Amino acid sequence: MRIAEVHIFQHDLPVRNGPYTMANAQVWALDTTLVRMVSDTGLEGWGETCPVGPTYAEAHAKGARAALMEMAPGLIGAEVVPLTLHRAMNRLLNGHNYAKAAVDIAAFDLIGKATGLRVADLLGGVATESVPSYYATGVGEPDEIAQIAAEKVAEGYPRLQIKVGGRPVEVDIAVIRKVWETVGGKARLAVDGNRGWATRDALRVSRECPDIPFIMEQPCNTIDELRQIRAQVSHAIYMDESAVDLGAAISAAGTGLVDGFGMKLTRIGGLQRMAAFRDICEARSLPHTCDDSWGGDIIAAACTHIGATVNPRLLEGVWLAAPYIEGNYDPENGIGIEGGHIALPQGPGLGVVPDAAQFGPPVASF
Ligand code: 0XW
Ligand code: MG
Repeated sequence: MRIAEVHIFQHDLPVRNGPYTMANAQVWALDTTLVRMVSDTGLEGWGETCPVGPTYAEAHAKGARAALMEMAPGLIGAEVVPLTLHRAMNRLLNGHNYAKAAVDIAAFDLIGKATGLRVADLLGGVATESVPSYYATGVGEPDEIAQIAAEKVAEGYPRLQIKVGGRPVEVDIAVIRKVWETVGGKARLAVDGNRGWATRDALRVSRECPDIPFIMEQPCNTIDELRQIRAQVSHAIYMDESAVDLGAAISAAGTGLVDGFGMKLTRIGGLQRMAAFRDICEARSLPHTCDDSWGGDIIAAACTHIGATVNPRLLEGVWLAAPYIEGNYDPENGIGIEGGHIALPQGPGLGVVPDAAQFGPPVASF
């Protein structure tokens, strides 16, 4: 099966009850990019990539489309085989994993549809049909965040991620303490600084909250800063934004720099790379999430499929933007979170079929 056509679409995803606030980003609406890949057999597969604004990572929406337009002409006629496609994309463009991920996801969707298999089966096999999610708050005040935490635990979320950073660290400490007093040990807790703390702040938080069992996700901006605080904090450290590719994740895992990861599917380059990352983490008993930074049903389905294959003792959850998005691309089998868990789609491939009329005409076709 070979690639016959590639169509690139742009679509706006307004943030429900926006803005969504993190230490280094405040977003009201996201600009997502979809790829429709048509094969010479007439089947089609969908991919998606949606940076959460231009300051969260070294990625932005227009960059995704420019990178896809750069690669697409060279992909026509290529075999729909993920590893071969990654090598072809690397011959066409250096870096830009987050754009390559959309092609990778579309390829898995196509192969699943052609074989009648679900993407999770193509990725190694399903460990669970009910994939745990986690709820990520925005940066907020103690009472507001504690109330959200209580609601989400009552809904059934097994894990919460509390956003901090970008303001005086005293407020962050007050939020962490209030959340702990409110939900106690009823859910696992992650505190995500999104690169926003100085090492001074991370040290202080760990010192002043020794009784609260949270993991610190990407507290500081760089790998050097994470290394600096590593031996001095009593809390486990997870890497998110600094794990920019499989190589960076291997170094962090292999040198014991971190205790786990918040991993983004598009940042690492898609499902093929994510499966390798999953296996590396299992070899070192490192827990991790399977998320993306934002996106609709296509990204949500892809994250759920890889999440379903992770050894359940190491899966920290699959985060979806769904609670912040109105509606679905797939009117029948759209992905959602019920009781803090996501049902693995049943259909072949990703198991979601978008209503392409929502996206308007493609911005580019090859
Ligand atoms: C909570 N997330 C998975 C969604 C936002 O894009 C940020 C991200 C994270 O963990 O940093
Ligand atoms: Mg994070």
